Amino acid sequence: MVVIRGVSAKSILDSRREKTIHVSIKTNVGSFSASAPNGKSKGKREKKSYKKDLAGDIKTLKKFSDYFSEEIIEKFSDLRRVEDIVDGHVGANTLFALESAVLKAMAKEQKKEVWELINPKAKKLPRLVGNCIGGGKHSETTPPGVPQSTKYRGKKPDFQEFLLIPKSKSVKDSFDKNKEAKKAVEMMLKYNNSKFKSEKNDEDAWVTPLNEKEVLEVLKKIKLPLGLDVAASSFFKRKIYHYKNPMLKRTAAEQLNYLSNLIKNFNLFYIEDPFDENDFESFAKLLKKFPDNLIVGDDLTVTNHKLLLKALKDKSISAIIVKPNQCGSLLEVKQVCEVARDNNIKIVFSHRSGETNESILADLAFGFQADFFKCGITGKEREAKLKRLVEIERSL
Ligand code: 2PG
Ligand code: MG
Repeated sequence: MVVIRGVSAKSILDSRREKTIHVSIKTNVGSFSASAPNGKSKGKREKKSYKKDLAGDIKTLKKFSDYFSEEIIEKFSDLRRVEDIVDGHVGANTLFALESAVLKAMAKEQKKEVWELINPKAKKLPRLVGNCIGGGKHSETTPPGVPQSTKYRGKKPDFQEFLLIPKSKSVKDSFDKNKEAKKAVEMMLKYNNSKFKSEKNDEDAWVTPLNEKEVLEVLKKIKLPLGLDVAASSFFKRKIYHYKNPMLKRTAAEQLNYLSNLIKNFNLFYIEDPFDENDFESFAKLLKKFPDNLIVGDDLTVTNHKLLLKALKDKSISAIIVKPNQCGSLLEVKQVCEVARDNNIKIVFSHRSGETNESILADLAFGFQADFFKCGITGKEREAKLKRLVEIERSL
């Protein structure tokens, strides 16, 4: 069993150089730590990252440090004890990092891998979903290591992510395929526009002045299954989708039509957040037209089983994004996965746009037997998780 002897936290920088939380615990079996990522195109119904702010949560953990020593932690469901202590006192980022550190301690004590604590019989590896070209909110900031002067200020696609979803025999093979394809796409973008300077966005995806149709024309040449994260809430205001590239407005009905055409013309089988996060109805209309495609809820469902139940009732989605720090509780993550599994909804474990070197996401995805793993293609924070998944694959 694990006995927690102390808890502390500090602030670190994520891949976007924004502050996030790093939690450490001291236990009878050693010290363990974990950190949480930050989203940028966040769902409005996500749990807050911190109760009030990061500094406040760091103080709260310090204050509560002694309370943990009374608790005996032996199995995944004992995370309830951790939650009972901090519930309502800290935000989702803090809770996720804390629970991750506790899982690492439990794994060490039981001489197991973290994923085995969730499901020792896990077998199936998820299929990779990699962001190759990006627009929207992820292409506004200066990526790490890039001087401010080269900040991307030009035109960009309105959709947030253009995704490659290879279907191969192994994670390793898909990882390699995505990296190769991303290089090939760089050459095509250069050929297409001599001004393209290989700028990258928050998720290390290419940023280009092309619009979504032009991007898809390029991507179609690489002959891999394609997907989109439209992140439609980020350009939805007063009942209208406001496109900038080119400048035009679309109603929900027009958005439905436009996306339907893209799906047909470019054979897209994965579409995330095609409509605003409150529009369960338009999601359902799209799913009805494309029952065999993955219509994926992210901002719509924010890793919350009650919102998933609503999406099920309304027949809005066929897949759900699971981002542990949208809710913070790994028990809630478990419940979301169970509801999804029972109702034939595909599970997509996902990184955030502002990531850390933490790799536990791979263990969680494998333990919960996710169908897909959406975690970029390149960049050290993304690769830390992809490499961990490859390591799990090798160990089986
Ligand atoms: C998304 C995510 C990750 P963010 O919308 O799916 O790609 O973005 O972490 O900024 O919410
Ligand atoms: Mg998304």
